[in-house]
Amino acid sequence: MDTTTNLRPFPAINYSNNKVALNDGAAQWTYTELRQRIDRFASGLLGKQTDLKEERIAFFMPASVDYATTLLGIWRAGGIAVPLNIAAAMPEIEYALSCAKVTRIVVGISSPAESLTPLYSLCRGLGITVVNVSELLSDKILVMPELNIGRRAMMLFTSGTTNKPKGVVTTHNNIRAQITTLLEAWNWQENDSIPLFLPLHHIHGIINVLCCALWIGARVTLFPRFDMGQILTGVEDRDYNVFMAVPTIYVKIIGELEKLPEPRRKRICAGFKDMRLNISGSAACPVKLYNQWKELTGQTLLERYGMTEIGMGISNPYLGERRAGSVGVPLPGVEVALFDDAGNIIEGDDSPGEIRVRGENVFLEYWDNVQATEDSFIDGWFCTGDVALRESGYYRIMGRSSVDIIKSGGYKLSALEIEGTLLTHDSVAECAVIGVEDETWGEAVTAFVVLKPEHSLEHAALKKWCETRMSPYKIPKHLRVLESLPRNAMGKVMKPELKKL
Ligand code: MLC
Ligand code: AMP
Repeated sequence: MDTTTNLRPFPAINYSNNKVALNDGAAQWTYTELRQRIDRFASGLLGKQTDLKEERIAFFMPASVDYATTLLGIWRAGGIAVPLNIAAAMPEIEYALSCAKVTRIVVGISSPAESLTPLYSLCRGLGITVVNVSELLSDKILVMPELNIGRRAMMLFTSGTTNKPKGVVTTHNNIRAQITTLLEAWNWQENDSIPLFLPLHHIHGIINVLCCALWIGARVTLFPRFDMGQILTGVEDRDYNVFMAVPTIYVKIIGELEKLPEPRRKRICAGFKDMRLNISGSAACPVKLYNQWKELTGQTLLERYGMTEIGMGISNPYLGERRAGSVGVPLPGVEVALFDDAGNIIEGDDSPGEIRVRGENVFLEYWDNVQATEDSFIDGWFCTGDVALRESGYYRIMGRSSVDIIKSGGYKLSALEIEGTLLTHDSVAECAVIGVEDETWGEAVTAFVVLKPEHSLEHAALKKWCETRMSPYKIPKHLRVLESLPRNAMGKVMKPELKKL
């Protein structure tokens, strides 16, 4: 295998044409223009160096041409891209910057100054340089380094069974494998057009939408956030032929369509119907939702399963049966097996076991955390912690092995992390956080607290308190004050008992 690759930024793109790569507000960027911009940016990043040598460069900006330029420019110049959550609270950003040992942060040209003030003051305190994309667009184009495909390329923070998020590091080869399997499985085409409204600190938006589209030469229409009105107008105008979202977004769209006058509803539904593909993922798509979407739009949702550490692993087929309530079959090049509690591979159908994954798509390591990396692999298989069974070859997700992981609107949240923050509240003596089934969010963050003597706490006041301490989507949707938490003989909180409440 060729072990070097000069990512320009992706080898497969025909950059010499004038096809539109990105719609960013009123501006359109052709592939030629984007390529030139990436070269200028990567040269600016390099400055006097010839290779960034895995320097961790963070960026803080919504979906925009600046975002694409920064991500691909860092890759081109040999750095590690660390996209930050633009909705995060400053303590979360501080943790990510310190953990990744970030040296520079890039912000977008059109980012409103007031939205950056807290970031600037944080970075001043940490001694990290903040640079604007405009300052890095060099007029002199430098020679880019030759990169080994095993070179670290990206770090994404994932919440999970530990109280602080872990930095998931993927190499250029991992990213290439994650993209190319989807190009094949979902039949990506150069003439595809897709809206991108998902957050860009997670693989769903980064790999499945942005990178797949730019690799193949398709068109991406960028939205800084999920803007229902604009997105549905685009669907009505037949601007897109591929649509990818989390189940919550399909629930929200159905709710919106039900409120619209019939003629417009019909036009939007026809817009979805005419697309070649509607995909749901990042959380379970309930059968009810799959059926509702089909009834309303005539589209059969294609559900797939993935994880930050593996990219996409399992998918319903593009051609062939797309089964409701099932995530389909392993993707090309991805090895998937189910393991029983004794650590043996389950061969047949209908027995649940842990999903474990092998392949070039699987991440390299948790950043600066050898122990966590070692603990998550057994005999070369990455242990996902998700439980599934096979039914005539199709995988059905049954749940997760940890109650401390919550999936809300497609975001994976750590109950332990939220508990850790709530425990710093002056009134909270004890607390336990769980995800409670919810039609819109999949699971809704619910906090059970025991208060200190003589203290009281209202939900509204707690939400306000949380605003400066955690991302908005982690803030508990429900608060229950209890006299005591149900604990077992070892003193451990019995979360299943809380679920019953
Ligand atoms: C927003 N809110 C949420 C939330 N998103 N609450 C819980 N869970 C969420 N996911 C809250 C806000 O704080 C606010 O609360 C209220 O809902 C309205 O906010 P909004 O910003 O107007 O909401 P909206 O724009 O509609 O956002 C919903 C959403 C968003 C579904 C578009 O959550 C989203 O983009 N989710 C996708 C996440 C994603 O990409 N995950 C992929 C991870 S990768 P209040 O109280 O102020 O009203 C992965 C691997 C894989 O999982 O397989 O893909
Ligand atoms: P993240 O680490 O944020 O990438 O989230 C990955 C997790 O999302 C997986 O481990 C699963 O628990 C969950 N997930 C992703 N896709 C699906 C799906 N189609 N059905 C059920 N769970 C899913």
